This record gives sequence, structure tokens and C-alpha cells, in this order.
Amino acid sequence: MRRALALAARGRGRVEPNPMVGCVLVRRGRIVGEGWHRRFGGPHAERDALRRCEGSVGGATAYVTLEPCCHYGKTPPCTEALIEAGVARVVAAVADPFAAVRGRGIRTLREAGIRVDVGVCPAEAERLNAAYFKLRHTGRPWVILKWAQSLDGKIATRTGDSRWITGAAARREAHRLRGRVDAVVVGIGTVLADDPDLTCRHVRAKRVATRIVLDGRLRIPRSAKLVKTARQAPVLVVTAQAGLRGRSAEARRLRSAGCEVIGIRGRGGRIDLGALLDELGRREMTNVMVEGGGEVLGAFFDEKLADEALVFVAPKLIGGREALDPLAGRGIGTMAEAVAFGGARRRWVGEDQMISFRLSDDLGTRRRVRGGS
Ligand code: AOF
Ligand code: ZN
Repeated sequence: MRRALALAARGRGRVEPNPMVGCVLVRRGRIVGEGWHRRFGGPHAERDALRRCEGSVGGATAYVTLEPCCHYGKTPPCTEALIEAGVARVVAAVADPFAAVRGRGIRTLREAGIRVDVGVCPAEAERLNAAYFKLRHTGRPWVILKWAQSLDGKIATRTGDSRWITGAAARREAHRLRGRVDAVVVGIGTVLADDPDLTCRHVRAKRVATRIVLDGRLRIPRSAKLVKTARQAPVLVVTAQAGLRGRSAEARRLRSAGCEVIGIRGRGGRIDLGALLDELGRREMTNVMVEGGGEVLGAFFDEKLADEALVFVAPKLIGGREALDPLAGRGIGTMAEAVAFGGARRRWVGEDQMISFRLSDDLGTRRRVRGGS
């Protein structure tokens, strides 16, 4: 199963909103076939493994990181392929919460006389596909808060300068991340201050992230790099519903420049971030990365809407009480409210450290069970 999980991970960035799935076929104690779901719309892991199999798989055991599907989607059911191939046993890490499957894959296999065991390495499998599970359970994408800071915790100097805090290797890593998420999110303050273009450069992108600007009062200038490049990579300008009503001419101009402009429920020019995530989930976005500024990162943090933090820490000092903070919202009041990050992962990227940790618990990603679909 660990091998199957490692194979599954190779699909990251190319399969979403599908899950990453790996499959290993074992016959008489020997691996006779391996496969994984390589890209959205392509064959599922089971069929990929069966296709690459040496010789017969009659009587073999299939180790799969997710319950095999039993529905006709973009591809025919995997249960059918496994049954036809004569597999004797299926070991699945976890069940598939997808409405069209949800235990029916397991049942179909059992009815065909195949022995099915579920629950091998379930924690690893859930961690691998945490974003997929969250999207299926809550209708919302996985939210990553990403920022680069100095050792004293600043994301810009008192004059607002932030180019560059981290070194070239860390910046390249940040671009790699952009190349595998569905969206990058910034606030209008960052657009006005830095005029970023938020594209994925210097590395090969696995998918093209939509560039989302939270712009409650629709202040984005048409001269912004984002607007000027809107035909090269999608730009979604999100404004508060009231703001859209007041500035519909401006919205029209942005649209004719290639931007999509939508109004989301909000209060006092502030966009309701939960409603925004619902909308992004409806668009089947699986991973969104919030890149700043501090106000936006702070709002996601304060409202407990983030699932993961990814922090680049540079061995530099900025100082100054007016220098900018990464989480410039309200923050917590007492240390008792702080979440302890036991599972933090850290590695060096050139001179900088990249630290990532989970912010949401499993419950948080499961609480809002989406009905219907
Ligand atoms: C599997 N093995 O490797 C994957 C599965 O549109 P389709 O046909 O690609 O189906 C997508 C759904 O199939 C997806 O939502 C999930 O429930 C399941 N993914 N199932 O048996 C795989 N990728
Ligand atoms: Zn399948």
C-alpha cells in the first residue's frame, strides 16, 4: 500500500479535482503490475496497472489507495476491469466519499466474489488526498496560506518593500506551488502596492492557476499587470455584491479586458470568505493558495478557513514596528487558543527554510457534509 501511495502522489497537480490514486497488483508474492491516475480525464489507477501488467493477474491482489469506482464517468468503472481480469482480492486504503461511489464500489466487488479489505494505511491515504476529501465533504477547496517572512516575522519593510525576502531557490519553489494549485488569491492592497502578475514562471506548470483578486470595492486599475495579462491566464476579480452594483460600468470594462468579475455576499466592502470558498468549490477548485497581503491572510486565519500554512523563512532581519505582519487581522487573545503544530514539516530551500503545517483538523474538513451531488 505504501508503494501504491507513492505512485498515487505522482499525479499531484494533474488529476484534480479527481483524487490521486495508485494501484499495485501482487500475484504469488510478486509485484506484477503498477499504475496510477496520471491526469484528469485519463485512465484510473486500476486500469493503468492492469494495462501495464506482465502476464496474467488471475488470483492476484490489487492494492488500491482508494475504493475502486463503480460508475461510468469519463472512464468505465474500475470494478468491471478488476472483475474481468480475475483479481481475487482488493485491498483499499479508504472508501471514496464521491456520491456516485460511496461504498458501492466495495459492494460490487464483494458481490462478484472478490474479497475486499478496507482500511490499510488510512491515515496516509487521507493525508495524501486531504484536499479531495475536503472538497467532497464540504464543497470547499483546500486553503493554503503562503507567505515569505524575515526571521523576525515581517513580510515587508516599513516602506512596503518586499523584493526580495527569500532567495532565488525559495522563489522558484513558490512558483512550483503556483503551478499545481487551482487558484492563487491576493487582496486588492497587494495589487495596488506590488502590482504582481502571479503567474507561474521559471518552472513547468502542471495546471494554470486562476489569479483571484479580492477587491470588495472594485478598485483594481485597468493598468494592473493582472488585468493586462488576463488573456494569458485567467483572472477572477471578486467584489462584494454591493460594490458590483455600484460599479457595474467598471466591471464591464474589466470584463472586456478579459477578466471575470463576480459579486460575492459581503459586509461593508468585505467579502464573505466562506461564501467565496463555496463558489470556488462549485467550480471544482481543489487547492487554493492565499498569497497575501497580511490583511487577507489574517482574515482567513481569524475565520479559521485555512487548512495549511506554508511559510518561507529567510535568514534576514527587517525590524520596525511599522513593518508588515503576515497575519494582520485580529489574531488570538491567549496562548490557550493557539493551535499546536506537532506535524510541522521543514526543509531548507537554498538559504531559506520552508515550514509547512496543518491548520485544520480532520473534523473541520468533514463537518459540512454536502448534500446532493
Ligand atoms: C478509481 N480509481 O484511479 C480514480 C478514481 O470522471 P472519472 O471517470 O475520471 O471519475 C472521477 C471519479 O472517480 C472521482 O471523483 C473519484 O470518485 C473516482 N476516482 N477512482 O477507482 C482512480 N482516480
Ligand atoms: Zn475508477
